[in-house]
Amino acid sequence: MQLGVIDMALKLLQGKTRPTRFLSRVVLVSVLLTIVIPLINLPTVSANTPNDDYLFNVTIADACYLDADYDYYTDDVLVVLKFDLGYALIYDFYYLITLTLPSGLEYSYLVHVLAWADTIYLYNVFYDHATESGNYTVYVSALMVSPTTATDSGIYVFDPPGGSPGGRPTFDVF
Ligand SMILES: [Ca+2]
Repeated sequence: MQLGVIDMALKLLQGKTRPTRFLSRVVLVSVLLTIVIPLINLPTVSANTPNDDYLFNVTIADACYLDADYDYYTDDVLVVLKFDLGYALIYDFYYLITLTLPSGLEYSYLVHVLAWADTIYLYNVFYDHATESGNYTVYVSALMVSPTTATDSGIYVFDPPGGSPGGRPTFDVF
């Protein structure tokens, strides 16, 4: 399943499919804020689903490094998030995704999502972020605001083989 998810993400990045047309029927995503936060203690994983009709589970399906912007540096990070949402007509939620470099430098992005599906995958690309060697940590904290309130979070650690000098870090979701 994870290989399939990564394969699809790579095809989307390579322009072999039409992600905008496809995904616009499923999710509406906007990156609201780009912030760089110094060291923050990572909270433990928690979940709160007050009603069984409204699931809200976030899973970091996979995270890996790649050259997503074709600048010949393998310095980009792809994080695949899976959201299980239950059976409501529409879901409105936010998530804060944080990539922590081996040095402790953190990049956090707040994303607002409107979803019309029971399960969605969102592909988060951190362009030019993997500039150090060592373990990278991805942490996501999500808050659903409609049709009910719920929270969930997840954490994932991976280790690119090395770092590459890159350009200015940027972020995108599709
Ligand atoms: Ca690159």
